[in-house]
Formats: sequence, structure tokens, C-alpha cells
Amino acid sequence: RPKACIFDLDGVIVDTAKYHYLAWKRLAKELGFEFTEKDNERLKGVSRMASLEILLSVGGIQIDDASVKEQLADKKNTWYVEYISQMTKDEILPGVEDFLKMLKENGIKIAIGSASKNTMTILNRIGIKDIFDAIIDGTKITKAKPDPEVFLKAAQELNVRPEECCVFEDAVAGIEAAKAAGMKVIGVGDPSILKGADKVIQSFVGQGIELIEF
Ligand code: B16
Ligand code: MG
Repeated sequence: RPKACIFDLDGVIVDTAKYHYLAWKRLAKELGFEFTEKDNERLKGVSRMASLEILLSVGGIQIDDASVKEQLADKKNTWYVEYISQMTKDEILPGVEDFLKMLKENGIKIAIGSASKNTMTILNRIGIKDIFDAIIDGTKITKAKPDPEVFLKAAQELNVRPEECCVFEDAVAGIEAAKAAGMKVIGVGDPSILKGADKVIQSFVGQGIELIEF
């Protein structure tokens, strides 16, 4: 059984993907094209600047000036922050809080491993920051998923070896990152998309300790 579990944030603990989508869609509209929910799938787990590149390619727009790109990404982020600053505790995904408590009762350490630079804002809004033994987010890493950096840093901060960790992820890039770190990984979502995971669950409702027994 793993000694620690590391949780992705967007799409695992909360459904912030919808707010990312609204903000990117608004930016696309301003640039003169439509951005669909299907296009948005490609942005899951991907860093902010890499997401902008994908968005621009969908719109067939080429921008070479790095500072213009920064401005566009900042604009999107300002809107995104407006949306998430209205979040409440009800937006924690079903079963998540009970699952986290169950892990702690079983002596398992828990951490957040997220690409998002807005992790602290979200955790403060939903009021579950203190339960985590470590929080590694987009402000603490230099390499985005599928690079394993975020999960390796979490293991280090928890004082456990990578092989002793199990990651929960909703994105293909995140599953690759966990595997590259040498960790077990449980996908949260659609098994046909999350093929590389050791197991896939639809939700945390009713999940017990046996879930992390491999
Ligand atoms: P930000 P995760 C990721 O979070 C999101 O899935 C991805 O859509 C987003 O672009 C990325 O964070 C960066 O977020 O713009 O807030 O820094 O899934 O790794 O928790
Ligand atoms: Mg995610």
C-alpha cells in the first residue's frame, strides 16, 4: 500500500475546468473565433502558456511577439480569477472530502500536485487547505506536466520515495507525469481517455482504502 497520495486539483478535487473554459472562450471571442468544449479537452492539465498556444492554433492565429502573448494570457487569467473567486465549498467534487479524511485516518500522507498558479486561491475558497501535508503548485515548478517535477517535489516534501506514492489525475499529461515519476496512478474520469492509468474511477463516492491497494 502507498505511504502517500498526491492529488491533482483541477478536475480531481474541483471542477474548475469549466471556469478555464469560460475564460478561454471569452478570449477566443475577442480574437474573433469560436472555441468549443471539445477544443477545450486539449487544455486539461496543460500549463497556461501552452494552453494559449493551443488556443491560437485552433483560431489559426499566429503571434510571434512574446509580450503580446503574455498580455493575452494575463487577460484570460484575470477573467479566470474573477470566476474562481466566487467559488464555494459546495464545489468540492462528490466524495472527495470523505476520501481524504479516510486516508488520513489510515496514516497516509496527502498532497496537492497541480500545474495551476491559482491553487492557493482555490484551496482558500473551498476551505480545505489545512488537510494537506504538502502543496506543490504552478508557482513552485519550472517544468509543466508531462514532466514529473511537480509530483517528485511533492514526494520530497512528504519525505517519501516516489515508488511509495499514488497520484490521482484527470488529464493524460498528468498520468504521463506520474508514470515518469515512477508512481502508481489512478485516473479520475473516462477510462477510454485515461488509458495509461493503473486504475480509473468515475468518482470518489464510496471509495475505501482498498482503492489504493495494488
Ligand atoms: P493556471 P491541474 C491545470 O491544473 C489545469 O488543468 C489546466 O487547464 C491549466 O491551464 C493549468 O492548471 C494552469 O493553470 O492558469 O491557473 O496557472 O489540473 O494541474 O490542477
Ligand atoms: Mg487536472
